[in-house]
Amino acid sequence: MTIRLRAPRRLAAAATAGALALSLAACGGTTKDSASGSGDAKAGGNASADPNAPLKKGLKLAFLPKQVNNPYETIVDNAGIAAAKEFGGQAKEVGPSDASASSQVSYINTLIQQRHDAILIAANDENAVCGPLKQAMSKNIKIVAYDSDTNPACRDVFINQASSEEIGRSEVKLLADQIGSEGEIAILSATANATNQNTWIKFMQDELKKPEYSKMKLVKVAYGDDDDQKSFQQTQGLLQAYPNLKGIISPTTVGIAAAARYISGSKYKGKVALTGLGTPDQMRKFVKDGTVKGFELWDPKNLGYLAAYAAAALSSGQITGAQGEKFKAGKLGERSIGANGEVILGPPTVFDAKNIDQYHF
Ligand code: RAM
Repeated sequence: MTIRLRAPRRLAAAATAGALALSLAACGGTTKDSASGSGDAKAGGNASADPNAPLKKGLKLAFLPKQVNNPYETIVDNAGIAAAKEFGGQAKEVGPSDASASSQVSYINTLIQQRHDAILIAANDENAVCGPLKQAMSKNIKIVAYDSDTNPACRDVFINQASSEEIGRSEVKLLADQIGSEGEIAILSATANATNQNTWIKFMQDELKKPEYSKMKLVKVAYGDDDDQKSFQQTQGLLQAYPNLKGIISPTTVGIAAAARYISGSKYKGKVALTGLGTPDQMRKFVKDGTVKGFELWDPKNLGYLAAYAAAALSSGQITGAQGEKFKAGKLGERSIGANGEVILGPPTVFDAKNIDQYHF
């Protein structure tokens, strides 16, 4: 069944946004453009793309998520594995059970030995995986980062679930609406190294500088490491340490579900607002019991699907990862590669009591 996301609540981007976006992109490392392509910068790469090249049959793809026991990553990867079947390839998921910075390195080395055509990685750390990924690229294994980027020099493309800027700014806006733009707030993140969470948090901090949020004060960024128990305990700790806390943003599906569980069984229910990024299936009961008013996400199945098609397009020579190249992503239609080798899935959807029953993932 295809889930159609309803029109998102688009949030106005500020004029200062572009400057921050540029500076955030710049700190990632190598910048790609259509003139240089990406293949020429990578050992073993081929700089010319043939948009009409047919997708190769029998491609071997491997998904390497942040951690295998994260329900969100499972949805993404299973959708990618199903997509590979659609184009006559095969895919599998392998990965660590914790999201620490170097936990993916040994998996990359094994995948290189197994001679996969492409490795798709949700990076736990933008640099820790770089050496082995470059090694893979030198053997003509294509690298697709998805969900959480690597340093751009260490992958061919990054499939981003939505604009990082829109995610970060919209999280602040969502919480502000729930607390009347006033009071102490905290962020409950995943791991301290996670590229995606850290990028979103930078945009949150920038958004908070706007005059309309002058009465909101970010008092702490806590890390639950995408571990359910640790995220639960960190929520408890935040609420004890900051008795005036009015709201928490948790931009991780693991974090927001654990925080909601803690708050729903505590005296803070209905008093401390919680928003962030969560799956409707994990959050439904907390929306229904009034713990959570609204949160957001994109369709994780589409993220895995798009990543698989991008890997196939790279491995078939349709694209090299250069800005402006286009490829066909099955039911998602034609997609193009933007600045810095980034392909954006689409805007996030806000879920609340009115629409949550329409979504099942
Ligand atoms: C968690 C992970 C993942 C992130 C989602 C929103 O599952 O941290 O990287 O994209 O949340």
